[in-house]
Amino acid sequence: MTQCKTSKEIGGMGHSLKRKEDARFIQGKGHYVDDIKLPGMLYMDIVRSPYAYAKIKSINIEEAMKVPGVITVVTGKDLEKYKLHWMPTLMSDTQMVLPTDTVMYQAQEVCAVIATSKYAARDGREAVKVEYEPMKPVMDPFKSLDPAAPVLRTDKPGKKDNHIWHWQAGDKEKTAQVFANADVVIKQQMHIPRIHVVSIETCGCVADYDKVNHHLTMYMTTQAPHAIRTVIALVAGHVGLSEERIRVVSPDIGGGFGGKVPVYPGYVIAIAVSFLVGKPVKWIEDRSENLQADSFARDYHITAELAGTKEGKILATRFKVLADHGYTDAAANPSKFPLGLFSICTGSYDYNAAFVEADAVYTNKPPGGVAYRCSFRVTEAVQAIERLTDMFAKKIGKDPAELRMQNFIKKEDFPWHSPTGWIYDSGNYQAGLQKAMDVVGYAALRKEQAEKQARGELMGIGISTFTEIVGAGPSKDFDILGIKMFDSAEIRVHPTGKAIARFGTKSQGQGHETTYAQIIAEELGIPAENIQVEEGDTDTAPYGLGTYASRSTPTAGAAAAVASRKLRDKARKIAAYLLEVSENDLEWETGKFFVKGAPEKSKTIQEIVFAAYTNHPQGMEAGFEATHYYDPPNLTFPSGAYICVVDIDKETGAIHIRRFVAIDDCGNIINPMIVQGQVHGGLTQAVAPAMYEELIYDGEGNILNGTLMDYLVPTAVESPKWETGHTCTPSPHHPIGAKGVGESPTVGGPPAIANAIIDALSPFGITHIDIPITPYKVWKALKEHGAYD
Ligand code: MCN
Ligand code: CUM
Repeated sequence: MTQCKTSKEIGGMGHSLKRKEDARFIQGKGHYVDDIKLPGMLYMDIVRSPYAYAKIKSINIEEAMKVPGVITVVTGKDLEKYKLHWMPTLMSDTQMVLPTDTVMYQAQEVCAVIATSKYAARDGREAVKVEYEPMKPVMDPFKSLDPAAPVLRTDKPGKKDNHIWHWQAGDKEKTAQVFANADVVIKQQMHIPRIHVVSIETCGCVADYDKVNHHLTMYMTTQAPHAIRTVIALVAGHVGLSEERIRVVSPDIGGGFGGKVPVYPGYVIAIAVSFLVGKPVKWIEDRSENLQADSFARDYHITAELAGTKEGKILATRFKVLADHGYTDAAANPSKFPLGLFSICTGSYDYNAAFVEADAVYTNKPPGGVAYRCSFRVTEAVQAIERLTDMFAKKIGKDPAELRMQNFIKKEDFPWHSPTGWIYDSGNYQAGLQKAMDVVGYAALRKEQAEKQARGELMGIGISTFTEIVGAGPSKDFDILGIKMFDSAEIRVHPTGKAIARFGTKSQGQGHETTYAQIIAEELGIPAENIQVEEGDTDTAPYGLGTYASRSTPTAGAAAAVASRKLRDKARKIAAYLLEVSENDLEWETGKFFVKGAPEKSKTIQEIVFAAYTNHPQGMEAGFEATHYYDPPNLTFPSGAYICVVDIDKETGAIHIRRFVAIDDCGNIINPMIVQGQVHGGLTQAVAPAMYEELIYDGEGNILNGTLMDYLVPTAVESPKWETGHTCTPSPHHPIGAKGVGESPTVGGPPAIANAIIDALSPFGITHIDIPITPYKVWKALKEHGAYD
């Protein structure tokens, strides 16, 4: 990052401004969905299935209705009368709102109890008696396509198997040829297990239908308010809820991480009940419901292959994915990319043969997919290629850093066309890895490792040099349910030079109120402090697709810059009028226009804005506001070089992360402190899947770790001290040269940790362990490889 162009008072790009939003968060003044209390509000609780796959024989609500405070119980049959028992998913599949006959996974919604207090609703829930006829569930995705497996989606006429879709990219024949002739071929089966975001705030909503005005206000935990409004209109338009009658408000959000992108049945049930009863209805999940039923992440089974030369040149890669989607495809991906952006799996390396194919299947597990800071499946991709790269280096006996340096796409070769069809905008991978090696002291660590290994001690060094792909996206390729994935900014500057700016995105903790203000401050010279940023209210914000896949900076951030520049063009006209010179005679310096050669003749942005309301040129439109819908020409390709150092206790398998150096490249940085915070958080969410987290089901479909007693979330205690740094390769097509960063650490982190652990275990011939790599798995692998003989 070069020097800041603006003063600290202006607070433009590059300043580590303290987060504006934190003033309310640290004082307990955040305003979350569960803080909303409306007159006459009812509470909803949901009866959930104990079985993974069962016919519902009967639902007896008699006892529940006797519970004081219980108003009604809503079943799938009730919703069916209004054709509200099914809804579309974001991937054009269908999902039950409430079942009419069959439940498809454990913890699925069965019916909803509505009461005057949340306690009454919970008591009512306990009193509902449901009779089930359990069936044998399909839990193993590999068996899902067996001819003997029951066809799960009997609701789909003519469906004869559990296959959802097939997708592929790259050149199959060419890749096969390179593999056939290669010196070295690495092949590894990998499972990237199901995990869950576990945001601090669970999901919830208050649906408030006003019967008199036929208007729904939906307060909810969503990362994408506008898209949700459109989906509600599509689901409920036929009962009169057309889009102009719907207002979605997303208040403060206590962590989203992707888990707040999907439309959950609970939201729709609450809307239906409010619509029918005419009162506001609140639904807030509890912790276990959140973990057991909400959108999962990952769950990819990958056959990963790499072909190379004896000298260490990567020639080709091939990936075959089996994606376990649960009972419906409710992933949140761009429509044309059911595999998300997984095909970035060719990595940061220069070769031109790759083939990627994937099949998705139904099982009796909760739906979802994508969530957990993943950039649309890039975490899975990076895990696969970075593990392969390390295995290749080991196989031919080359240092993994040296092998990477040898294979990197060179900085002069950008824009670079990947064999699966992406155009990487820019990068300098050598610089990133070199910096990480210098910071960590790579050579000295390798020496130490050799000495330790000679003494029988286990120490490992793991590298991950990843390429991210964020900022969906160019609208020619990217849409969700047909809605193009642009994003927007609207800036209004008031007469006294202070502004309000609204966006189609929605922060869940990323600090947008601060960073968007900084972008506008940079462009207009209005102090960031004087720029109020608002998101999340569809009645006021311009239409946008929301915050996920680290797209806010690449899309809405760009929109903020372009809208500011529109305002600057207007400012120039006004300044020329005020200074009685031609526009061409003016020069811009942050915060003011001055006359070329006569810098004492100038007008500040505040003077110009005031004139826009009080003394603007004849014929010019009054006011000072601009809107921009930004459609990016390409995605941005942030990158990073991470190095992890671990020590492993041979007797117990206990893993200690001694060092973790993360050098990120997200182009020009808006707020270094916020980026560092994003990297710290993301790295902690990289340790999580690498070493702790996995949702586990038994053969009957029971979740074995459905509470935080058993599902291990790392805390500050398990988090190492992160050592962060940057290289800066600005995006050539982004108006301020920025790339997204929010997910880079989660995407790049897990393989660095896995590679370090495997590196430590490699003297015993261990070449791979699936994440999460637990002490037990380490101990078991060591035992199997004779370490204790
Ligand atoms: N930023 C910057 N300079 C850059 C790039 C980004 O200063 N060159 C700043 C941005 O201005 C923004 C933050 O870093 O304040 C993240 O920006 P960006 O990378 O554009 O990502 P988004 O704002 O779109 O956030 C989404 C991303 C995703 S997809 C997940 S998942 C995730 C993440 O952000 N969820 C989070 N970080 C999270 N952080 C918190 N606290 N809570 C979540 O739920
Ligand atoms: Cu995939 S988690 Mo984020 O994209 O909201």
